[in-house]
Amino acid sequence: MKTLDDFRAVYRLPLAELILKAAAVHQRHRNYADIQRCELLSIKTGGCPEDCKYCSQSAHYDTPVDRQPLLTVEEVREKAEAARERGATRFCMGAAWRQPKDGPEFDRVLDMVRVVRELGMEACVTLGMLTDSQAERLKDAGLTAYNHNLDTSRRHYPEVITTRTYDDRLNTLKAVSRAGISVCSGGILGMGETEDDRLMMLCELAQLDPPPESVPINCLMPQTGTPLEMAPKVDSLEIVRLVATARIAFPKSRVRLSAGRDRMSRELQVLCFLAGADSVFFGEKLLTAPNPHENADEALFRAIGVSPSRGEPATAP
Ligand code: SAM
Ligand code: DTB
Ligand code: SF4
Repeated sequence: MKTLDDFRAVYRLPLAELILKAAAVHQRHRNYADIQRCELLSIKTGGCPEDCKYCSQSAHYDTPVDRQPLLTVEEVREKAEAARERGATRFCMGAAWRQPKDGPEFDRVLDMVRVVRELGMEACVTLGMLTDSQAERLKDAGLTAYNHNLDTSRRHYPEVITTRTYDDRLNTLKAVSRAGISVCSGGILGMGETEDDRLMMLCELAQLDPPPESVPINCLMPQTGTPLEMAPKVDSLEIVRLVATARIAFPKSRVRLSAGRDRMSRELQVLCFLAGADSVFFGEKLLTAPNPHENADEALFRAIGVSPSRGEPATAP
């Protein structure tokens, strides 16, 4: 699948056919019993110079989020250990930066990556734009993946963010790949985009070489004080269709059902797993916004018969 027409043709299949097709791809390339748990931690919160209209951490909007300077390595170690206890296999750290500045703070982030790797988890960070040398240093520290979302289509992008361009975004993804780090890149549904915008975003991701190792599909979590605070909820079956299309386009990637699960029913999430989602953010908090309670997620995974923490079929409940 490379062209927009390819994506439209798949996305518009009758729903049952689309899901069955995605499920067949999933069964061939992935493992239904393996739903990855990732935990998120905001290592530097708020006061971001970018103007992303969805974000509670942008300094351009008056939001209830408190600013917090870069955490210490010890604080991160504690959170990462707790995440590992809960069965997380990937620990993702986010900083509200336009781009990291070389110096003591970047060095501290490198130490955070080392700590997470020492704990035996995959380490992912999302720090904004990167230079080649920063990407190389992250790689040397053992970083597994770098998250940097395209967020939406090229044409819709300026409606959402004006302080950096789509090409800035793509250039960072290229620097990440050049350094030999896996790319984690996806987007957000529910920011006033059209069906074609969503498909164009997947189509852009499909042009990357190599394709992203993981594709997060976020649903907008409307944040008080941001321009998108009143945006309507995304239609459930449109989420399922996009997840299925992503699975078919990226047979070997993790498709991560990301932000917005707190407003999804169990049944909708199960449909997304059936359609090829094989990763979630676990734990009660994303970066600043809430996520389903871990007990509810445990119960959901038990009910569907997978033990995501170990990537094996669950023993009898
Ligand atoms: N500052 C870095 C950057 O933007 O690349 C990293 C942190 S940023 C919060 C990471 C991603 O979270 C964004 O690209 C966006 O896709 C997602 N995100 C942020 N706020 C969101 C919201 N309110 N709802 C859904 N997804 C959101
Ligand atoms: C991604 O695609 N989603 C995560 C992660 N990558 C960094 C972030 C979701 C953020 C949700 C809003 C918040 O917590 O502030
Ligand atoms: Fe800053 Fe990232 Fe939020 Fe944009 S999404 S305002 S870059 S923290």
